[in-house]
Amino acid sequence: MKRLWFFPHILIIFFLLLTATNCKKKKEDEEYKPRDRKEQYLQHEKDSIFNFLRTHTYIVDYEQNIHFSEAAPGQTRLIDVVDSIIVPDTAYEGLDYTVYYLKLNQGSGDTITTCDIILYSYTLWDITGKQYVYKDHQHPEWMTVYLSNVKGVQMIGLRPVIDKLNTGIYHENNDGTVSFSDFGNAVVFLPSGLAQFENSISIGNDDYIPAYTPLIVQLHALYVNTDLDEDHVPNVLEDINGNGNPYDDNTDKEKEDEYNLGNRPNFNDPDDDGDFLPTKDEDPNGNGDPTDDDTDGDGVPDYLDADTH
Ligand SMILES: [Ca+2]
Ligand SMILES: [Ca+2]
Ligand SMILES: [Ca+2]
Ligand SMILES: [Ca+2]
Repeated sequence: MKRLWFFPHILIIFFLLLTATNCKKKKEDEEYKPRDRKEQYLQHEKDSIFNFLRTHTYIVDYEQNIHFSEAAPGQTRLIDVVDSIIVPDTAYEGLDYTVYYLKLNQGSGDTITTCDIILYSYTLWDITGKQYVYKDHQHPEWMTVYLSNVKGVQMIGLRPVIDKLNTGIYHENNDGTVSFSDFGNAVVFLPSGLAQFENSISIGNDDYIPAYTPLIVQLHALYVNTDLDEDHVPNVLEDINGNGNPYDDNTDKEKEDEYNLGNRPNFNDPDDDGDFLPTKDEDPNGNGDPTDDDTDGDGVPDYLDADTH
């Protein structure tokens, strides 16, 4: 009898535990569901970015770093000097962001395209003006402009601004260090939808920049690698379809698959047509430019033409 009394209670307890677990899981799922992108920008971030620009002024120090402070009456406010561009959201059709940016210097070095890889230093703030990261010229980092990764986070809102800059002039100093002068220098005010959005950004020492906060990014464009695979064809010309994305052009994909070589997009492939003659050597006229050699006259340069080598 005792067992019969006990048995249903075990079932009830089991059922309650199962329900509790399900409720907890459901709550966790709800907690981790990213916010609505349009609502986040229009109701929470658009005004906070505009207010920062409206209430703050700036100075630029001798190392070309910007410093923000609240604007006193009569002082130049950021909103009076910034430019803006419209950048569409990548995930939410019909959502357009206004990206404000301040170009502090054009730069007098090489032009930069979205297909290039740049050496850059940077500073990161949130939209309250709290500074989180500062990388000086002695600790620069590399990024492919198309991906615009900073601190492991794709900040695609930076892409169209970097695309407008030139690099600096490179100097080797007597003490073995290098320095850069007259580099491209811009500050970008980024909605989180064009940066980290629902992810926080780890900055080391258990500190992080929170999710769902607009960012301010200052970027010094120091140096550019315009021919990643050193095949004498500039990165921008390896973007065959001309859409600004160097990753979706791979002329010899079929050959790479056939020989199990792994897929390499043209900008990172020293043999673009897979005919086993390096692109830089498909240069019969010997002028150092493989793009102007078309031996069989079919309109396809030899380095992209597996029939000609
Ligand atoms: Ca190349
Ligand atoms: Ca390839
Ligand atoms: Ca190539
Ligand atoms: Ca060829």
